[in-house]
Amino acid sequence: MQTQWDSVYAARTERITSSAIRELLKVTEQPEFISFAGGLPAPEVFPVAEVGEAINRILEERGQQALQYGATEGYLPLREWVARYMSGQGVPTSVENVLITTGSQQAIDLLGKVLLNEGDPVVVESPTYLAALQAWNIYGARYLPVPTDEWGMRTGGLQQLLAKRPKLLYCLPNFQNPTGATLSLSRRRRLIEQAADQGLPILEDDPYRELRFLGKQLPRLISLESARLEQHTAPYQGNVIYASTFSKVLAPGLRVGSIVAAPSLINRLVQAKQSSDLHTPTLNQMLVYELARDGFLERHTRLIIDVYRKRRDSMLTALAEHFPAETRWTEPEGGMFVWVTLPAPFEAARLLATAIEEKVAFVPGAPFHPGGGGDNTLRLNFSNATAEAIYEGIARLGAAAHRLMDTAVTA
Ligand code: N5F
Repeated sequence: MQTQWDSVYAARTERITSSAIRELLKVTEQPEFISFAGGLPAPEVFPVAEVGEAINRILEERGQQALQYGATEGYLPLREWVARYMSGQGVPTSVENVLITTGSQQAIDLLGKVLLNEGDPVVVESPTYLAALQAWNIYGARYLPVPTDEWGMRTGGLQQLLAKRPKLLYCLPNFQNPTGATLSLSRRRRLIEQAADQGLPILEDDPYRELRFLGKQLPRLISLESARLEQHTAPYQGNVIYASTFSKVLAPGLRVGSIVAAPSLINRLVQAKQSSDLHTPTLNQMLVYELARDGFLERHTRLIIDVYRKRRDSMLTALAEHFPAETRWTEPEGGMFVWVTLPAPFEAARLLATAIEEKVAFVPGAPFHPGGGGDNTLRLNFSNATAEAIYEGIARLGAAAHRLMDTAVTA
């Protein structure tokens, strides 16, 4: 007898949905497509030669260790590097504070695994990173959405939500996915104060921080938390959990990220990670360490910034020239995304259908909204196509938007 697969799945799989981004990636892999859909870094700037040299060095010097199982916590020199880096950034960090993860996506998933009971409330920005919602839906999270604007999460209404005793607050302070917005300094301070009052854990998910093209870096939430605690010696003991990744400054295919958090939480996360994947691939961690330790990563980030700044500018120019006047969009100071709002009631999902005929793709904004809504919004990625292709793609998309709106007026 053949297994009836639909009848054997666990009940929790009913809450697993496919990521809108991952589904779109399948369509946009066709060569003539101009895709603004995935948050994919520019492959032209992947340091292929440097990676090759570093791998050879590692295999020569420590080949047997590189191919062996490793500690769940991560490769010690890389954890030490992260601890030194964060200490230099005003967060007294020791190795007990650091867990190496398989991308920051795993950080999000592990936190759901160890913190969330069925029905637990989680404060999230609206809109927010949809794959975090996808991860936490499995654990039965209930969302308390906070509206956002061009300065990020609107902290004014936060007090009321905190009265509902959330288990976790999720925040993307820099060049947010999907809006590109950066949380202002005054809101960062207010957020830390309010959360501290009730010992609420904050997940600061910060993959895009280093990709700043304009303006000044703002302090991390975890740095503000350290300052609030007046903690001058490691290990860091605060409520902020800081997730970072090498995906955007090095290469996402390596799947190496990190969590910095209080040691007791790190211990719990280590146990949860053991049953997920034992550890992040040893060779990849060694490789990241090799490229980070001698300053290459810093130089390489400057190159990425130059490339992305041009692409962002090309997108903003093309939007101004080709999109209907009633449309609004964000002007991010860094990162990879521009967020577009069509005049209601025009729906991004309908625009996508036309866009795909024109061989252009983007992610409609609705799935980023945990409480529903956002049908007239869309996310545009500007890192994965050349400045010329971006201009061409936005021109095509603008023409499709004009057509959508004109048809609606004459219908
Ligand atoms: O560190 P990694 O590569 O696991 O990145 C996960 C991640 C975590 N947090 C935020 C806010 C992110 O934006 C990401 C990566 N996001 C990309 C995106 O387009 O939203 C990933 C899409 C790539 C894919 O699904 O293949």
